[in-house]
Amino acid sequence: MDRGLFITFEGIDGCGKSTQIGLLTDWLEKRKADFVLVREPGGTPVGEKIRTILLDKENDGMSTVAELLLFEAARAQIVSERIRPALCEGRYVICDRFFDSTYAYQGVARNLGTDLVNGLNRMAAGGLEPDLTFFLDISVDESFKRRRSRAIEDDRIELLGRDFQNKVRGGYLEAAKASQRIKTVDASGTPEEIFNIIKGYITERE
Ligand code: T5A
Repeated sequence: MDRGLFITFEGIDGCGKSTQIGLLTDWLEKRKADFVLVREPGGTPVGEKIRTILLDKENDGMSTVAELLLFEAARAQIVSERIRPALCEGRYVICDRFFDSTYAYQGVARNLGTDLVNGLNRMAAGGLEPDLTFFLDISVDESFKRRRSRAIEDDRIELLGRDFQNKVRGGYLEAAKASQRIKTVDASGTPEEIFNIIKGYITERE
């Protein structure tokens, strides 16, 4: 392999990404694999400031175009500052959300247009694409149940409600249909059952 493996995790809010990423990093550590873990939006000093603006409930008047461009700005920064350098050093990069989130949330659910979003995604990522993307698919009802079990408050985007999350899920299903890279994983099982499926895909790809 001439560069490291770039793996992203996607899904509606509260689908279990952080839980699966925790299991993956434990597994990589046991294998003494060299990896970098990042998240979107965020992962850099500039990106974390953008994240605060994007998720702040006080910013409920933000235009959807401003929202889209802020996600892309954070992405441009993390790709150039963290992701591309790590991949060039041959490391695994695990990213909690990447440009498929923008496709599903802004392109489809916000109805800003998937062609426009695909173009901006290419620009922000400088043409870089993940090698493997896990779309953790659960129902909106299950995601609300899981989110209620957490002790943290909903952010600006989580507050958009069930209809919005249903549209996001539709966006992901559409993206997954069109791409070999995106693996749809039934995320309704136990964390261990889900991780076994993910591990199988990674082992196959290495
Ligand atoms: N966004 C992001 C856009 O609109 N456009 C973009 O381009 C990008 C990049 C980011 C927000 O920004 C939006 C999407 C988001 O709304 P985020 O930090 O990624 O925010 O937020 P969430 O997706 O909401 O992430 P969370 O950390 O809240 O949820 P996770 O990581 O998906 O879920 P997790 O693992 O914390 O699990 C949630 C709960 O369920 C339990 C966990 O213990 C936890 O309590 N759980 C399970 N329960 C039963 N069975 C399982 N298998 C379980 N797995 C986890």
